[in-house]
Amino acid sequence: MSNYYQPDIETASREEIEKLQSERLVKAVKRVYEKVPIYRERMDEAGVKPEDIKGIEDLYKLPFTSKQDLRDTYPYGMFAVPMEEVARLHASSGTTGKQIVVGYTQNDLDIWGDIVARQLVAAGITKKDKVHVAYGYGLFTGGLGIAEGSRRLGCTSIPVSSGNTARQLTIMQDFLSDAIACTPSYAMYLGESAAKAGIDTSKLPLRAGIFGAEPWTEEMRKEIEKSLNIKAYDIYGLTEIMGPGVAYECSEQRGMHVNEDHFIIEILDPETHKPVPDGEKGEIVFTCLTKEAFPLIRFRTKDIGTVTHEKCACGRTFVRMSKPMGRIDDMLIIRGVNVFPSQIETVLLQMNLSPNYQIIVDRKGVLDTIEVQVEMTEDTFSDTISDISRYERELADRLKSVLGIAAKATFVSAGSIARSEGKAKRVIDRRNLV
Ligand code: DLL
Repeated sequence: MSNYYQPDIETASREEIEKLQSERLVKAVKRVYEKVPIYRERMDEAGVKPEDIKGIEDLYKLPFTSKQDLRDTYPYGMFAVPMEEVARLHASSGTTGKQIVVGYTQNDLDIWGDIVARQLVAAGITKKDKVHVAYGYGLFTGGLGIAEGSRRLGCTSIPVSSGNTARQLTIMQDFLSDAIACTPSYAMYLGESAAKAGIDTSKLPLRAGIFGAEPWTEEMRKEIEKSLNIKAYDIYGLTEIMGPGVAYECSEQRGMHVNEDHFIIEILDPETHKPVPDGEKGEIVFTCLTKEAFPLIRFRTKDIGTVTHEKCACGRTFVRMSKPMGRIDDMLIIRGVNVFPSQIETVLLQMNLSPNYQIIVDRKGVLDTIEVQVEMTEDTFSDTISDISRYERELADRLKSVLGIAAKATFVSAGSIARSEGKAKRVIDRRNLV
């Protein structure tokens, strides 16, 4: 059986994909110009008319959109269809500020289902399987997004939603879940909880996991794969563009294929806004090609990542994006130095330390301080205080050389950092800067 859900488009030639993108972009720009006042104003200001957009080569002429635009037009100012055509709303609050609201027509929901189904099939899931959905159901796109994909594929979804870990484990055993979808931090917690409860995960039918909605490392992937005895796949997306499924990982596990028939990805230098070459880091910007209710053009995600056009051994021809490597707005400025949580995560990964960590930023007098608390793991540490302080010194040295500023490193006991049922909170900033 083929491991593609829609093989014609998933393995189309670059020329075919780009031709389709060009045709769809021309139509999408014309529609937003006619239907959404903010686009007409912005394009008029920039002196660009819909006729100037003849294909993807003209994309750069179009103005950007940002989360601020969504807030300024809250709640429905950027919708491109009358409310009677809107079948569903979702919302996201993000880390700062007022929530934003997005809408979907029936057709948008079908397309969303298709792109999530591509992920499910890439993860080896078939109609015969039962997908345990432990992402939150509700305004968050995770739960209902995966459910939409399961419905399109025709497999069985188990809409458990998030929380109540003991119940999750019971359902997983009793209902015989074949795959699970949740945040990677929650998957780690489920693995730990299963071990504590004496559940032998190798005896369960569970074999695949679909994890996203927050950054996670290869180290976490290994832990999850081991503790739940599955293969773990990364899925990327954001509320503004669709929800889960904007990009999906295949069995190669080397980057996520962007669903380019529905979205154009650009990687831009955050300052010059010019595209950077393959493999170079920049801000990820998306343009929706087929969205009816809520079409965003050149939306600046603030996620930092790279793309590659290199051929993938899976046969899919969509470009692959890297895991997001941090966010422009997650950047901490500590004593004037830019620090990304992902840099700290990389150090922990290289030193084979636990991926359960927390970054605490504080201000003592006028001086900012940063402390990285990381859990001890049974295999890495002995109990002697001298060993622990040696490891702490080693970690502090590495952090200093990578970050360029001194950071305190503290090992804390296993299991002491709060686990989350949704997205993990890695940074605690006690400086009250806003
Ligand atoms: O998190 C949608 C989603 C749900 C994706 C379930 C995957 C699975 P938001 O709440 O709007 O939407 O958050 C979007 O989360 O801009 C990234 O910063 C981050 N993010 C999403 N997926 C990944 C991932 C959903 N695979 C924001 N790796 C995005 C790293 C991710 N970060």
